[in-house]
Amino acid sequence: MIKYSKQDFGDDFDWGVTISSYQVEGAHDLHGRGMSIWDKFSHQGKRIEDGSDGTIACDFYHRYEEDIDIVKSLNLKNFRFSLAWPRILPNGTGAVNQAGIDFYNKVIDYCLAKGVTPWLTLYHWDLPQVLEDKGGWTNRMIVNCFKEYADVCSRAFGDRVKNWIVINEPFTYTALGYLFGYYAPGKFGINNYIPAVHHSTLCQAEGARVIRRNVPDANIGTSVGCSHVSPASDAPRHVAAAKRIDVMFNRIHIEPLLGMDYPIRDLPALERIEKYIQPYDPELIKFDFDFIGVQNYYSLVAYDVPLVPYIGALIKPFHKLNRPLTANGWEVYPEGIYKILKQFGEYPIKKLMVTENGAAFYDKVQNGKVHDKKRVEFLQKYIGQVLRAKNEGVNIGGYFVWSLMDNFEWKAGFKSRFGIVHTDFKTQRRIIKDSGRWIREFLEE
Ligand code: IFM
Repeated sequence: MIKYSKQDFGDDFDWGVTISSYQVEGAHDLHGRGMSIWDKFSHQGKRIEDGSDGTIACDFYHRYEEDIDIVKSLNLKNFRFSLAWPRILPNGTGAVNQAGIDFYNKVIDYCLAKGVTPWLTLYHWDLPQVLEDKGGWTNRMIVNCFKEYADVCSRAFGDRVKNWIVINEPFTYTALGYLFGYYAPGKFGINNYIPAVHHSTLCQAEGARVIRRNVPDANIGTSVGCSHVSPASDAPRHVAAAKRIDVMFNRIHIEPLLGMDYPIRDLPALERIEKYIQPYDPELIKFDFDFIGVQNYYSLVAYDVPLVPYIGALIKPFHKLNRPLTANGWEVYPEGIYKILKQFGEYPIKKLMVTENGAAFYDKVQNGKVHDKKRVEFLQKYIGQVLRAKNEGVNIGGYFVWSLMDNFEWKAGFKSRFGIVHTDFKTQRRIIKDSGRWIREFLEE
């Protein structure tokens, strides 16, 4: 039994659900869509754990009406989805693919017809491969390309879409994609990672400025993945290690946007970023966002390991913490979202929105139903901790579940199921899980 109700969050609290283009759309080569870095990456040998790719995914491209009907039926008033850059600008810049614009127009118009508010994310990791061939996020040319893309999208959709998220989780695609080679485009090394970070920071602010110019009444945010970090013990060396990890996972992607500069003092390896900062950049990377999206999945315990290059720290394997784990090995620790919201609540940010939170579990279909008790409990506990932070004065304006339906979970392929709706990837049949039913009841007017 939960001890709170929807009313405790207030009438103006936005409840929603999130998906992203490459993870659900499919139709990878239909109607002029260009190739993205994930199309290429997922076809390179054994990159994806189950050998799958996003070629068809959830076939949202053809089934968006059914999926938006489900959003509506779950009493979720807000639907966040991302635009596929290669569907709109197949060459990254230049000629606009009208079929791509038409597709998103149909999705937006269908949402509005159903009374569901669309929230658009400009970039959720599916970079056009042609831009990656020129260096992708490591090459400063990306900033102008991104501005052009933001301009095309905000002109095309800004008359109807008022809620915009510029970039999704820069930590994930810069660290996993350019430092560790684990995600697309599969690059390694600090010399790729550092410029990718700086150019992402610039794009968050510059993209937001373009949207503001084209859609003056827009509600503009950007979303960062963030995880509360605790030191392995009170020993000063672990405390310092936790600070370094906190910079890398949390602070680096938000503080420059707020005019606080990169936190180089707490992570000296970050000094390398100065080489990429041009004279006007400290001004260009600032933007007065209407909200910052916080996306939380796990918390971290850091300990000092001087031998680890650049960061001198490691993150304690989650299983040593004796907490329950999700199917992809992330610990279930509801208090973590409370702690990170409190931490972000200290920043001079107008409003925080939880733009993603959710969990993968091993779901089974039994007699046409999915009894995902663990996900129901997960959501109930995490939402309870969001309320706790809100009641303690953190200005939190909304909560979006990740994800509407099971979809292509990047490196894990289709093995990791995060949906509140089950997807049968062979038949594309959707089944609302118990977690979806719980949300529906919880949000009932
Ligand atoms: O599936 C991802 C999503 O694309 C970004 N945030 C984390 C989710 C779960 O890994």
